[in-house]
Amino acid sequence: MQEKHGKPILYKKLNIPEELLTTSKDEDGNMQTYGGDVRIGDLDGDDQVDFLIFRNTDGTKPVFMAAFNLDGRILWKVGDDGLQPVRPGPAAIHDIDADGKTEVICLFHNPDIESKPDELKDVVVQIRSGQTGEVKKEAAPPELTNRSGSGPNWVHQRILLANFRGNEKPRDFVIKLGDTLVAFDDDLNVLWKYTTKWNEYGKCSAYIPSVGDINGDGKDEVNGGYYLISAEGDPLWEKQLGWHMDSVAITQWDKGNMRAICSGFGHVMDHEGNVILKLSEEIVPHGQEARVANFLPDSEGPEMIIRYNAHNTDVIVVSNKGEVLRKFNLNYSPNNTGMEVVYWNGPDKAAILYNGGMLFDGYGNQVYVMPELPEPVGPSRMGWYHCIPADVCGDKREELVLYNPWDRYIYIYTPEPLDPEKFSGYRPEARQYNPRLMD
Ligand SMILES: [Ca+2]
Ligand SMILES: [Ca+2]
Ligand SMILES: [Ca+2]
Ligand SMILES: [Ca+2]
Repeated sequence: MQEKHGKPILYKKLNIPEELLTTSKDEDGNMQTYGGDVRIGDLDGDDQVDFLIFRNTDGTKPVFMAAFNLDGRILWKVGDDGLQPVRPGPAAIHDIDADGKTEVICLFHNPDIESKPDELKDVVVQIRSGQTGEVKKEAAPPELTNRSGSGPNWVHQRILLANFRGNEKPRDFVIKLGDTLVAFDDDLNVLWKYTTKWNEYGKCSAYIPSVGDINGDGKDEVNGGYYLISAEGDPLWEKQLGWHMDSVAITQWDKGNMRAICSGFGHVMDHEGNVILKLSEEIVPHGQEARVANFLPDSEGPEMIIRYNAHNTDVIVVSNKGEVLRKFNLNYSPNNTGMEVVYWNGPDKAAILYNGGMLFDGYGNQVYVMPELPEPVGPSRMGWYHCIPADVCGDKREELVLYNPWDRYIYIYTPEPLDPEKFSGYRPEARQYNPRLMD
């Protein structure tokens, strides 16, 4: 039985406010005017979604940050200029001290200190007020400032909110800086750090790790594909499972058990390092992106959709018993990353998959093309529509918040029928404060 999927309506095409834009050449040599990297949350606490944009220096260090609301009204801005981040970067939106007000947790450039581009001597970690952008807390511990690196395993510096201390809500975070994870609490104390010995291209741990409570003790573990780290920073297991460990997750898999999803050669692991599933190098030569959800309403979920052949359109759908149920191709999109699980029909219905301005069901059908979404501008590799699913209007069904970091608009699509009366306010969830965006 296939679900009926509501037709997408362009709910809002939001102009990033003119004074927050900048213009520079992209890596293909074309001039672009753009906002930058985007995160969403409720910054001012009015139960409506707001937007954070930021730009960097040296590719990875934020120097400019600004916030605006759904009406395009600027809430605040700090810093100057900045260029397009090389990859989705180190800023997250969350009420990290659980006082009911939202903060921005970020790295930020300190211009008073001399540093080489690939060193973090000139970087601080900050907690800013979501309402005003003011710095509430700042620190520059050596675990951060002594880090340096280069290449693909260096540029994906993402802040992941986590619950390491067993609080009621996540009040900690972890950031991976090259080969090292550094965990912080909401006072910016370093809780622990962990360094992996595997840092070679194609044979390194996941560029962007994932957090989740795999053993049900109320504290989060960190899955990096080649390791699972306890809430206290100790390795629960370390194994170089397969090459191209590009995509990981901690989520329910077989019989409701929480597992570590590790895309390299298509692995699913338990918290003790036992292999629950290994698809093999033949089936998954380069596990670029893996997404787990109940995609097939007529098969006992969840399933995994895995982009198994690097930066290409080929995907397989794998049951939680390990059978390859389907094989199909997504549409081309620049870089061929950015597929995302969307609860388009509501939280209790089968999920569908976003990719490159389109929606696919788990059977491989192209369900919808987003109306009025132009071809992406920007460089051939990194100009594409990133997707953050979130329930920001209408009923409980998720909307798609789409942005191309090289463009000046944010698009919000909602499923038909849209009934604004059913909207009870936006409540930020992990799907927004820890968005996947790309692998
Ligand atoms: Ca708001
Ligand atoms: Ca707070
Ligand atoms: Ca745990
Ligand atoms: Ca909705």
